[in-house]
Parts: sequence; structure tokens; C-alpha cells
Amino acid sequence: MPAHLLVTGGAGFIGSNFVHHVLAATDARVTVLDKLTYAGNPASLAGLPEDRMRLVEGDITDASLVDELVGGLTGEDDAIVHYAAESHNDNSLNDPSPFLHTNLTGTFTLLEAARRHDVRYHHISTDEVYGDLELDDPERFTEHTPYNPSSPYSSTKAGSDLLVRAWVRSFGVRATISNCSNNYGPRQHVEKFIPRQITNLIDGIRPRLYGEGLNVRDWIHADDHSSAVLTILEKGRIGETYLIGADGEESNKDVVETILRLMGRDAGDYDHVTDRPGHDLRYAIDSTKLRTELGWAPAFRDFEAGLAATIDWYRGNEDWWRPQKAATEAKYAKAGQ
Ligand code: NAD
Ligand code: TDX
Repeated sequence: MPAHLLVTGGAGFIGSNFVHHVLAATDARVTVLDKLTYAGNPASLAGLPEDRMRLVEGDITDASLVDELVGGLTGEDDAIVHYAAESHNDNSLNDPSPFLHTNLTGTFTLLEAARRHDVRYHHISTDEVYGDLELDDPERFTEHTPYNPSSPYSSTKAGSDLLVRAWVRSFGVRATISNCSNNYGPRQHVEKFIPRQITNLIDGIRPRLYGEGLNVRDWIHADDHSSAVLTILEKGRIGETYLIGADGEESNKDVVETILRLMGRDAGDYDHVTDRPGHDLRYAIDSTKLRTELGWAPAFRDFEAGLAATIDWYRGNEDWWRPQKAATEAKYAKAGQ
């Protein structure tokens, strides 16, 4: 059990859910390193115990700051958990440059510090590194699926995973990697699919479906992602990759129709808009290794109940998302989306 974790990107969506989860489930202390980009929000960490959580505003490519923070992880089980990233595919199509800087140079900077100080490192990645599947493909992604990323975002995540593998093999860095499917839950930025549609409906705007909406994503609640990462930190084998998923495949069309129904609207009340260039068709995770080797299982098994709770969260936390909404929609409007 780690005593002290350095969580990069802890003011973002999944990182903040992990910080909440760790503080509730363990006695560990957490230092968050976050640049507070447009996607980082200190309010996501509000109310957490001050004696156990510290937020450091800074860039993961700042080698001297990273060295100082990693040098503070002195316990045998202390660890870096690396969530910080540029995370949105649509943004990566408009301007890939920050994706290379943060996702590649940032990971390199953290790995070098982990190597210098011999600190355990866990790398958070995505199923998008594997490319996409046909709708009727009976196989799902496993740890053995070849890398085949489609977008600037997913290619930089794939590159960062490969850096980790090389640092394990060449320098003996004590690292693990996890590749997770699409997350939903509280505190997700309104640029992402599910929060965008929920907050559109709150604002009286019709949901926007890219293309035909037949693309499939494999949804997992962010809290289940957190419990899986904690399990890997505690029981994972060094050098191994674990896929995280909760058997949550849904087409985008079905998700939009469910959100509309849960929000008391007609299920057909949405618009089709310009498709995403290079849009991956389907992601699907086979998480057998994580479940059988490490004994992990998701707690959120009812997607519709999880969506209903997420809708409630956005209804009850307008102060959190409102400041981002107009600028996000203005960006989409320019792209015809
Ligand atoms: P997010 O965009 O909500 O949060 C990213 C956080 O990283 C923000 O707080 C931001 O301020 C911070 N950050 C960005 N650049 C930084 C830098 N240079 N230095 C320090 N901090 C910086 O992203 P998210 O959706 O929470 O994703 C978190 C991680 O999980 C990413 O690595 C992403 O690839 C991975 N992931 C996401 C999903 C998903 O469904 N969202 C699925 C699988 C994996
Ligand atoms: O308005 C929209 N309409 C729409 O149809 C938006 C914003 C998205 N979509 C579609 C595109 C995707 O098929 O919904 C699906 C989900 O879109 P995003 O929320 O942008 O997620 P995705 O591109 O699947 O990537 C997400 O999951 C994997 C995260 O953003 C990544 O960080 C993670 O690696």
C-alpha cells in the first residue's frame, strides 16, 4: 500500500476521480502536479483533507520541478501515477502541437525522474492506442493487440506507452501501464461527448451526434477506473500492461437517446452534425487479465443508472461547468459540430 502518491493531472476528470477514490479508500497522502490547462480545475479537488492532499501548479515537462517532487517519494511503495495529458481527439485534429509536448515530452520527463530516484511509476493510457474494430468483430482488444493509433491524440499516447516499455527494459524502471476504455462520471469536461449532450439539454440545445452515430464506445465509470488503478499499484507485476474495461459497449446513438429519455425528452430530439475526420468506429476491451490475475471487478454495472447519476451531478454543479460551456460550443460551431 503506497504512503505517498504523486498524481499528475489530478485536477482533470479521471485524475480528480482517482484522488477522491484514493483518499477515501486508503491512508495515502497525495501530491497533485497539474498545469491547470483549460481542462484542469482546482474546484475538482475542493473539500479534500488538506493534511493529505497538496496541489502543485506546474508543468510535467518542467524537469527541475518534476525532479524535486519525485525526489520527495522516499517510501518503497510510493509511486508516480501519471494521468496528465492533452486528452481530446477533436482538439488534437485542430492543433497537435500541445499533444506532442505534454504526452510525449511530459512522459519522458517523468520517466527520467523515476529512473534517477528509482520510484515506482504507473502510466495511464487508453484503448485508442489499438486503433478501432469493425462493428461485428468478435474479438476485443487484449494486451496482445498490435498498436495502430488513428489520431494525433492516440498516436502520442501510443508513443508514451512505448517510452514506458523502453524505460522498463533498458533502465529497469519499476513501471506498469494500464489502457482503459471511455470513462464517464462527475467532473468530466463539457467538451467530451456525454457531458456535452447533458449540458446542451440543460441549456435547451439539441444534442449533436457525429455522422450516423453508429460508432461504439466501451463505457466505464471513472470510479471503476480508479479502483482498477489502485489494484494495479498494489498487486500489478512490474513491466506488465493491464487493459481496464467494464463490458460497457454502446453506440453513440443509443447513448444520446438514453440521455434524452432520462432528461424527459423525446428520444429523437437530436441533430446529426459533421463527422470527426478519421473517426474510430468501435473500441471494445477484454479485461480478463486484470480480472483473473489481480481479482478486480467493476462496481458500476448498470450504465443507465450511472448515466442518471451523472446527469444529476451536472444538474447540481452548474457552477463547476458553466464557465467552460460557451467557449467550448463556440469552438465546435467553427467546425460545424
Ligand atoms: P482531462 O483533459 O480531463 O485532464 C487532463 C489534466 O492534465 C488536466 O487537469 C490538465 O490541466 C492536466 N495537464 C495537461 N497538460 C499538462 C502538463 N503539461 N503538465 C501538467 N498537467 C497537465 O483528461 P482525462 O479525460 O481526465 O484523462 C486523464 C488521462 O486518462 C489521460 O492520460 C488520458 O489519456 C487517459 N484516458 C482517458 C480516458 C477518457 O475516457 N477520458 C480513457 C482512457 C484513458
Ligand atoms: O458532440 C459530440 N458528438 C459525438 O457524436 C462529441 C464531443 C463526440 N461524439 C462522438 C465521438 C466519439 O465516437 O462520441 C464519441 C465519444 O467522443 P469523445 O467524448 O470525444 O471521446 P473519444 O474520442 O472516444 O475519446 C475518449 O475516450 C478515450 C477520451 O476523450 C480519450 O481521452 C480517451 O483516451
